[in-house]
Amino acid sequence: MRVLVTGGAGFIGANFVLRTLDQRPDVEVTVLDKLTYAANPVTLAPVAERIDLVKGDIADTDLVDELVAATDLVVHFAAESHNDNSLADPSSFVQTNLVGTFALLEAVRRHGVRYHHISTDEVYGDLDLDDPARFTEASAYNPSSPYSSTKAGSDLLVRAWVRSFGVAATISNCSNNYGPYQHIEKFIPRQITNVLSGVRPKLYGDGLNVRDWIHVDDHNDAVWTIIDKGRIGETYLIGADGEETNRSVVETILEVLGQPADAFDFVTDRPGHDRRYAIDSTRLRSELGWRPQYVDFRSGLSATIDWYRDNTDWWQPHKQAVEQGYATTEKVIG
Ligand code: NAD
Ligand code: TDX
Repeated sequence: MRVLVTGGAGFIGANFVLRTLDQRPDVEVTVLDKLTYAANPVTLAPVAERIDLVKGDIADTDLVDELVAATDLVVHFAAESHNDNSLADPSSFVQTNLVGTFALLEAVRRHGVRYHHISTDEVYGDLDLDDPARFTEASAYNPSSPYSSTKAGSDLLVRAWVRSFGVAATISNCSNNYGPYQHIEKFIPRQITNVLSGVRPKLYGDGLNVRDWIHVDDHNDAVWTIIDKGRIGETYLIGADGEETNRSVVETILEVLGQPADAFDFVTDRPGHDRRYAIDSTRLRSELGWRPQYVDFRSGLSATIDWYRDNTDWWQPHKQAVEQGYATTEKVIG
């Protein structure tokens, strides 16, 4: 089977490529990636001989047509993925997440190729802290940020291409991922690498926002489960019952790294900051039989901390620039 992985040099896509090569010897992988600031080609260096890595844009219709014509399956991870960046300048989010997805859908439609669309729980907006509800496949779309609204729009394009043109697509909406090779602009790796660099972790607002954490390997196993067994046209929510406040995540990182529990700063809140995400993944579990392997968040987080401690070459060259970027808008408030 030939698989075209878009965004395969980013966090989740690269973990998908590495795990697929490890577990599925029958799969030939081509990666299409623009190699934006979010990609780290070092991640794929050990498997460079075993994949085709094409540097290019998913919105480049000629390139996409040529690559889609030569594959059996497209797994579409490529996106502009950081909420904070989408607030500073939404234009690349509209271009990549909407126009790029449109280009892929037109190509899979022309060539009759199976398509799996990677999306996020953020398309459903947020929940109150004391709301017992969790998101399901029936939840209404209600995105808050330029990032999540462009992801929501891309999901709706996929649904329309299934219904109107018979494209063989599935969609998954996953909660917050953590694990190795995640860009250090994101919450967990930012705080781990802050502590490893002697800098205090930074919590937005009151630190009580809740995210529903899942290990990236569990996400990617769920993606293969949906590709293997999912019903065409369906949406599956992926989550591992990992709700934590941001403050408790920071406290765990500090504890594992031997620092005092209060050695962090509160900084200016993110505008429009979603309060809580929570996923009910009953459909994926009961219909397709998927189960997460990382059920203890603390041990998954500890393994991730070990990975960043052991792989400073991967992130250290980028740390100063990322923190300089945050420093332009962030103010310590407590
Ligand atoms: P990432 O930012 O780490 O990686 C994105 C990759 O896409 C990068 O390698 C980048 O170079 C590439 N890319 C960006 N624009 C491109 C373009 N125009 N053409 C080709 N390649 C391009 O993102 P991630 O965290 O790995 O997220 C991957 C996907 O999973 C995204 O679709 C995101 O919305 C979704 N998702 C992420 C999470 C999470 O917690 N990180 C959770 C749920 C869903
Ligand atoms: O320094 C920080 N301090 C902080 O308190 C950063 C970078 C973030 N935060 C907070 C904001 C969020 O409540 O931590 C939480 C997680 O932040 P991010 O890592 O930016 O993730 P989030 O905005 O929740 O979105 C992520 O999960 C869903 C991914 O970036 C998206 O691509 C995915 O769709």
